[in-house]
Amino acid sequence: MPVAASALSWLAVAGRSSSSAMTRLMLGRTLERICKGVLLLCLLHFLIMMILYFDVYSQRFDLFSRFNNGRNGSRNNVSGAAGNGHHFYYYNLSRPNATLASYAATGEQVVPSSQPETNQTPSPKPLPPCPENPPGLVGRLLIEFSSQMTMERVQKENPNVTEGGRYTPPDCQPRWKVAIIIPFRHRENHLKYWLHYLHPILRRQRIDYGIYIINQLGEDTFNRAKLLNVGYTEALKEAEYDCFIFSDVDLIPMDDRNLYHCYDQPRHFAIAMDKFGFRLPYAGYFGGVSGLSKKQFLKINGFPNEYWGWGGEDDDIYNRITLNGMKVSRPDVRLGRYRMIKHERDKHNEPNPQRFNKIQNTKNTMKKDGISSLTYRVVQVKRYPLYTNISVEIGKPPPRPFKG
Ligand code: BGN
Repeated sequence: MPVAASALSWLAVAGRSSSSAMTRLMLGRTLERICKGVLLLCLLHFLIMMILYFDVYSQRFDLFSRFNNGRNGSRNNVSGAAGNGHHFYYYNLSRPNATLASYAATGEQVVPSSQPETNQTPSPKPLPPCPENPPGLVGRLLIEFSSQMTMERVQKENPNVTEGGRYTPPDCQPRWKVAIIIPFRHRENHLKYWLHYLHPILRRQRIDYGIYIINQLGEDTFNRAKLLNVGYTEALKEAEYDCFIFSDVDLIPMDDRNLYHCYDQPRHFAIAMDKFGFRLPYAGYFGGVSGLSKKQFLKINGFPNEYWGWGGEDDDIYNRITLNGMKVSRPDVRLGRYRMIKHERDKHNEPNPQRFNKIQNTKNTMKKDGISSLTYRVVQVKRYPLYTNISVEIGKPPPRPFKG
């Protein structure tokens, strides 16, 4: 009996220990599965990080070009011309006129080779139209404002820009003649950075352009939109521009595929600023950097002259565009990113308390207030190596009606 009892108890113990071994085994397996899962997730995460990393840097080093365009291809995505184009076009070097020789990456010194065939004096070959997707672009750019900037340095960097801040691509026929208008007062430091970044970008984009700084004299309330109207009028006295880009002096594009020319519809360029978390702050936003062809500008009677102080003028321009049956065109959100140079609020540019009422009235005001009613006085036009400075008196806001 004691033998049988002890055998039984041994069996019970053995049974218990084997079931606990089973549990441990199961636990082990589950843990192993979890570990494998975590490892897989890590790998996936790593892969995604690598893809994102190369997506940014491939543009700089042109890593993926061979996959897109064959041996000599270069990757040049630009968004569609109209609407929130999410299409990407790849520049195709098999196009006529698009040889590596005629569109070399920097393109500065390159002119199409003309080979005399007979003993007649060769007439200069007409230049090919500038490519819609310029091949020398680099894509995403590193923009920073911590290094010291001097005008001497920027001038040395841009020897091909001619007096007054003018440039024409040497190797192709530009489609647009673009006046870039910057409303200005006391922002000399920002201007240096703007010129430092923008001249090389515009050159790579093969833009035919001139830079016009419209400097509001005196210390009366700032009037951005009126200065832009002045810029339009004054630039046309300098050359036959057919496209006008209006840019704040503190806004730098972070991608050179955001092309500074005009489009089928009025263009909004600065759609994803760092200060708004790289998003449009609202659907009808038209501030910062925008562009209209001469025809589009005249269709809306230019910009309002009666917005004194900060805010609302860009909304009024947006209203003018839509009220005249046009739409705003924008680049792809990845290409429309901008850095804004940080600064204190300007003096004499306080928020305009009338702006809320005024933007409700664009339909009534736009016909009489605009380029057709613009008055101002030019005090000085000075052509510097990298820009033309036009100093103007534009008056001051009318006295506010007394509310007794
Ligand atoms: C808006 C301003 C714009 C400005 C953007 C971004 C107005 C009008 C009354 C609603 N509009 O609110 O002018 O560009 O913010 O800062 O204030």
